[in-house]
Amino acid sequence: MFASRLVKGILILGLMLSAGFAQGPAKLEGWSYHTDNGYLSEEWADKTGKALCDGDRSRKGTTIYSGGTITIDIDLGKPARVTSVVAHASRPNNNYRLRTFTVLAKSLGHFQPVGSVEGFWGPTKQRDFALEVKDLDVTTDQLRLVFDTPSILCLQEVEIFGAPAGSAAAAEIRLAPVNAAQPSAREADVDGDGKPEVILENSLVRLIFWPAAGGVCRSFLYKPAQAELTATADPRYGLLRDQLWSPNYSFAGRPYDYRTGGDARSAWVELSTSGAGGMMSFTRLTKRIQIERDSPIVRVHYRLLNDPSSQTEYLYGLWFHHFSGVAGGANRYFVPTTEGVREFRFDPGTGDKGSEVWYREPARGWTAVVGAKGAGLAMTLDYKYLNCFYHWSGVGVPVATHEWRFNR
Ligand SMILES: [Ca+2]
Ligand SMILES: [Ca+2]
Repeated sequence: MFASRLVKGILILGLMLSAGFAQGPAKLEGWSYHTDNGYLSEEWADKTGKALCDGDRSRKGTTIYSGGTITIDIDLGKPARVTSVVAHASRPNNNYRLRTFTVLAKSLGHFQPVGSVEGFWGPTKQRDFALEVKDLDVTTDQLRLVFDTPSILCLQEVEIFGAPAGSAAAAEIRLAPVNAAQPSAREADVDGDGKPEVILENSLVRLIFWPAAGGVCRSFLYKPAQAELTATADPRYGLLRDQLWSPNYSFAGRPYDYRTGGDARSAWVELSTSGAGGMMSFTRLTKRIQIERDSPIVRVHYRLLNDPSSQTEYLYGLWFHHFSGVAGGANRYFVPTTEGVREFRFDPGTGDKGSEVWYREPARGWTAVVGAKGAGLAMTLDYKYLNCFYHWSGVGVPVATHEWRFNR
């Protein structure tokens, strides 16, 4: 049997989205770091705690770490879009060996590898190395540098390049709402990057999808309250980001095909893509989003297809990922559990650094969020498939995630 599943969900109600970075990459300053690794000896210790970020790349300020794999955690102090990391290392002789230098970034509460380069292993004449992990595009406030070495490592300096992230540098969506009774689905380049977005709009709601970037809905305007119901500092996120928890996979980096349609009472957009690599190449995800005349209800139908040409039976665990809520104030999130309706709050404006919570015993197929001024979003979903709910919030995000997973 080939696994194929038709699932559906309904979004009821619905918005401000900002993303993008106006500034070019530059060397990031003002960060701090720490390590749990020891030093070769007192002589080679990091006496100031700033040896890796004091601007001195000479051997004079060398720190020699010991202990095998060396891990250095970097706190950027505030979110930044990181584009490259350079570690200035040296090998006084060929006994100093380094298999790889890997950069991890904390994203949504977890460290994920974002890039890696080879070090030095066999004999070399070269003694000084600028190990550059480049072409990164990750927004984070914390990095982890992992040096895979059998014993010791000589480091002089670390340089991090990127641009500060934040609403001040955000690209704005300049698109006036259309006050037509007739629902519509249309294309426009709302962020000026030359690639079309798709706009679904009626008299009450307006949703904007980015087919070129994972088919994510990065703007959901609820017109009666002039409320934007999603917000992120990272253009890869928003509402209706498509992921799998089993296997762990995201479609957010994939380009989506799309088509639009409708009639006198409705309008829809259908976005679809295939994954990349292995079984994912045979996996086709399609979501159809439909609105009706004079209704704030948005219906979303998902279809996940294992193409028969894969010749393989496969189990999928769908993962629905959203950043929901109204930016610029407190948001309250509600989840029905077997122990009653639970509430999760996030208010970054009051210094709330965020938290996370799992709800592993959901009792009904709905969940909701409401912002400080009363506008919000309620979502219903197929309870029979529901496995769990999850929220995450943290430094640098304006609203929390609003996630759920389906059983495999
Ligand atoms: Ca230095
Ligand atoms: Ca565009």
